[in-house]
Amino acid sequence: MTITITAFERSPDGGQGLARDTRVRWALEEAGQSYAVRLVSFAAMKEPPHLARHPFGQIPTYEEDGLVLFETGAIVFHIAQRQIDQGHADLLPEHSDGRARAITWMFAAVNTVEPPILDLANARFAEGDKPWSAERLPLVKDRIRGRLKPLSAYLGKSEWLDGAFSAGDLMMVSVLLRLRASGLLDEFANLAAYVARGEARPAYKRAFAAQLAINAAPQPKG
Ligand code: GTB
Repeated sequence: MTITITAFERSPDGGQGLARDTRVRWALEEAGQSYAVRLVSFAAMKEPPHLARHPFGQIPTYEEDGLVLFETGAIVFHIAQRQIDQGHADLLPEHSDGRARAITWMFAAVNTVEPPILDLANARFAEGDKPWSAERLPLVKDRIRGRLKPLSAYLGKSEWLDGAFSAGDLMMVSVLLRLRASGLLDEFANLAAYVARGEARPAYKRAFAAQLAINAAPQPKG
């Protein structure tokens, strides 16, 4: 059985690992699961073959036999669940309460922490030329701080959010990574260290290197 994911043919970040295929690659690496990658251009993402995989014309997607999934939270959850079905509990705890808490952190990452971080990216890039952009930016940053402060307090001196590393941490670290360039992460030393711990995991390093190899390769001529 082959797992195939989709990724940008050429990511706008040039391989910094910020596009969302990195978190899916990371989960697959943590699970010790090999996978193939179908690279798609921005134009191809909006064409019927890709829209059949992803109704919103985005990456990443996940294919496994007849199953086609989109949304990174759902994909990472599926990878983790599949691992449990195969007798391994590396990404989600076996015990049902611990598993429910890890899933809660996955949702918190994409539903509570990621939205204001995406708003910052929009404020900078999509709205950066608007006359009101500079005035709005401090508000956007404060909304992020409003999420980072309680997250930092919750994490405290712990290594991971709920005992052992889980898919909850994988999603949370993936979301927080996007803040590095803003300097906001450095305002919370334990969160900066938490992200660095995630990046130091061998599975993350393999995932990062795989997407970098695609994005740093010389662009085909013509
Ligand atoms: N909620 C969805 C999920 O979690 O899977 C969001 C998927 C998504 O936003 N995909 C983006 C996409 O396909 C790529 S990751 N965008 C193209 C489109 O919508 O037409 C977002 C992203 C893109 C680029 C950078 N970067 O260059 O730094 C970072 C993140």
